Amino acid sequence: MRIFCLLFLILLSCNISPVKKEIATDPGKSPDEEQKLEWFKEAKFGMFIHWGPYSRLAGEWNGKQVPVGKNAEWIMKELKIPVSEYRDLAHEFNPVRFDAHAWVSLAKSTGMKYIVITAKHHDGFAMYKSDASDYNIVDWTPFDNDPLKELSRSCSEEGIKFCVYYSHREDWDHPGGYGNNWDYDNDWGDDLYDHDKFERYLEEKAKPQLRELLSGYGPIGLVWFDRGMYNQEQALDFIKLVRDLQPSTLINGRVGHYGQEFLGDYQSMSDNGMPPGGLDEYWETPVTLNRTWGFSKFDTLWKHPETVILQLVAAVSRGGNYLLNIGPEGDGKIPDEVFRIFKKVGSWLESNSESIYGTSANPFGELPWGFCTVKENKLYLFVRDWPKNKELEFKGLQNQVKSAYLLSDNSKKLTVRKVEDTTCIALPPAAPDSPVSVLVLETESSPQVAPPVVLQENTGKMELNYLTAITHGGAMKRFNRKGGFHISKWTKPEDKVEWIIHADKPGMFRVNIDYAASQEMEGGSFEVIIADSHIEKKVVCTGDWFEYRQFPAGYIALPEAGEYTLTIRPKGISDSYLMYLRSIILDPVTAVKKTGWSAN
Ligand code: FHN
Repeated sequence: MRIFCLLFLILLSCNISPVKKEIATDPGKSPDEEQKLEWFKEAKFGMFIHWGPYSRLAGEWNGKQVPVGKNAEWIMKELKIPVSEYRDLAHEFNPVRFDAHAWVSLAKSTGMKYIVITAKHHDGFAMYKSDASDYNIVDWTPFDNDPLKELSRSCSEEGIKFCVYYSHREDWDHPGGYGNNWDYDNDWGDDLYDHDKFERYLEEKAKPQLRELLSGYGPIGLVWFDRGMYNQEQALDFIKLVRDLQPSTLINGRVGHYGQEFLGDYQSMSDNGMPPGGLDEYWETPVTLNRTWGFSKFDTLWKHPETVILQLVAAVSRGGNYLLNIGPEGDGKIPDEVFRIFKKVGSWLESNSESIYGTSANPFGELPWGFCTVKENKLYLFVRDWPKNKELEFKGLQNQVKSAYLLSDNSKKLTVRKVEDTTCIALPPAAPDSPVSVLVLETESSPQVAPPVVLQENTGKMELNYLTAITHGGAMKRFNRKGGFHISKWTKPEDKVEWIIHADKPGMFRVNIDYAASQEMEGGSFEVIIADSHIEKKVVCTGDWFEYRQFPAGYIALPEAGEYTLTIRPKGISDSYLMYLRSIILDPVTAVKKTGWSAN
């Protein structure tokens, strides 16, 4: 107890300066790179199309079905269809009902601004005329058209960005491609694969085909790579290829090795993935409209249009794009359900477009009643749960509100009052729209929002994670391909991360740091600073970059109730990132043992 009191007295005698509240800017991208991303950030909503010979099979081959929960476009692999037989099936692919103009019009009327179509999926079949392999829709089937040519033309007529999906590592048809373990024994991991065979596949098929796409189909908005690469060097070759041929084309985050940090121009979430809050780099989530990507006659579990609208709003509010998939049938028909769902989505978007396109992410923390976006001097509040007391409340807005109204009817002004840090808006009794109604709040200048403050739980514990972190310098809030979110890309002391915390139960706290670190990070050092406490530690390898572990780092004292800033930063300069930091946990300490403090 004596140590505790002594520490307390020392800390009380120190002058604790008020925390400096500043919101971090993103220093990660050069102006050129930011410029390239502009159309994508403006677009918010895209149409994904999974279409190929598998669409004809519709989830069934020789009386066998693709197992429930598995993807219909994987039928070749799921049912181990021999290459020769799948090639025969592909001969019969004849999508006579394909209508490029109708597909593009559907995307446009639904509010989608870009289309990403599978130019080649894992089955290895090219959905365009390829000189690199005659296993393509023009040379291999009775269909005498190049659908990608037609789509790219229609897209340019309609002002929609034309983009291609290309499976660069996985190819079940080519003897060197990854993934075929029934004809070729080709699904070995990073160290065991046949390097020469794979190189041959890359040089004679994947790279030439990508060159064809980037030279014969006009401007390509983005190339959507999938399922990663064996190593970052191979991925960098693909990046260079795209950059050389079309420098403005964006590259998605799945181009590189899945076990290492993202390459590419923006982060790709996992399939149907949604981050709980914003990240420091732009991102996109690919989403299925039912459960599979390619058409399956067995998959009737369609999303409600309301679900689609809410997911779109959630993605945009958290600073990302929503790429919604359709799986046309083998003859080129788009399933009726798609039209039904898209009609409702398109009509909601038409009335609320201003609150979606060209906006930036919610500057507040998560809002219990819905979502928020920002554009210039306007905040768009998406009210999903209409308050029973007809008053909407949120904290943190620093500006005065000039006017507030429903986006659907700007003639009726809503009354706004401010109670200290809380803004309260009087609402009409019933929600005007479904599943979410949009309010507009106009401020005098661009909305200023106080940075998030972490509060203590009832037990006195505080968890500091990426959602409330304020990043500086090169430190970035990122997505980990294995499903987690962490802070990365920090190498020097300026790349620091801060949290503002409010302690109403002051005292001593044990600091636990939750991170992942690969071998090259071992031994890097970092410091944690808060009030007059200072901890220095060395990074310990946790096994791999996605294997998080919690390490006790020491103790800190928060001598009195109030606001503090906790900072963590690299101690020196290093070539590798410091660590992948998931969270810092402050556990209140209630007793002292001879050996040290013990936590609750
Ligand atoms: O294996 C593919 C799958 O078939 C589909 O193309 C999705 C779309 O994101 N990507 C892969 C799985 O993540």
